[in-house]
Amino acid sequence: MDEKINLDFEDFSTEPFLESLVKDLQDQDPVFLIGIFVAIAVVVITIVFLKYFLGGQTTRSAVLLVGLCDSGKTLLFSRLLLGKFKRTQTSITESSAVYKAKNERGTSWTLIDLPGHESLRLQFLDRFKGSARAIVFVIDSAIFQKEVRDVAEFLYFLLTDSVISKNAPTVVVACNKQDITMAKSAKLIQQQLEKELNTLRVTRSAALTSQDGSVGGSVHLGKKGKDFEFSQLPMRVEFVECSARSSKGEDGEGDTEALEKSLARL
Ligand SMILES: Nc1nc2c(ncn2[C@@H]2O[C@H](COP(=O)(O)OP(=O)(O)O)[C@@H](O)[C@H]2O)c(=O)[nH]1
Ligand SMILES: [Mg+2]
Repeated sequence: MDEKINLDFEDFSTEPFLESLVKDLQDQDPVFLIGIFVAIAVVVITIVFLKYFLGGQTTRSAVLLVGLCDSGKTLLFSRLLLGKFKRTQTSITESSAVYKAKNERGTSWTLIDLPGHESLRLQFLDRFKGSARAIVFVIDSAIFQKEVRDVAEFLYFLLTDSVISKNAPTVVVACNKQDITMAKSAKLIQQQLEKELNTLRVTRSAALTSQDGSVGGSVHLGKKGKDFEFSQLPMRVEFVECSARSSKGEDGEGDTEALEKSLARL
């Protein structure tokens, strides 16, 4: 012990210390050393396992793209992932991919597009709603007037879902196709949807059963006895305007800035 302290005072380099450590270790019983290594390994594995296991339940990292058919989900999906590099778009066959948010934290989400036919919608939702950090609800603003009823019914279905209202993921309503001159503004769409959802609360069971045979969620939408407003919901609801395609045609970059800003704030 004294010898070791002397060594440290005489020589500031760490080599003598390491040498003595190695020597000490060599003097030990190999069974004892193996025991130490096994103990360390067990601790490391436990930490990794706990982090993975517990973390998986609390970190919801999926961003779901939902909406009616032809609202522009798939085009938005590739636009968000590829930016202006549209030529590689055909290489995307996967319906989920890692999206890096445009913020300083460098957060990344798993962006998920609804694959295949629209009839898979409910199955798809059941599978992913539990892991949703955010739901991007895409609307075709150009034909919104015609679709308002269907849009509201789908939104109602989402908002009253028991899992979704419990987890309260941010809902970003993306009023897409703003490049078309007929497109309705986000503000107008919000007002109309509030009105429509207000009526839907009354007629909800009949409306939902006739649409796809499913029973609506068990949660009451908004505050009872008050006209419905999105601000009454447990989750944050944002309305943004965007276009997956620019007015310059297929090769344009589109405008997804507001949407990306919302995703960066998650
Ligand atoms: N003008 C315009 N067309 C769009 C926009 N987004 C999507 N589209 C078109 O709308 C159609 C449906 O888009 P798609 O992404 O397949 O919709 P999805 O069914 O929701 O996946 C395609 O022809 C797209 O080119 C947009 O912002 N502006
Ligand atoms: Mg699609």
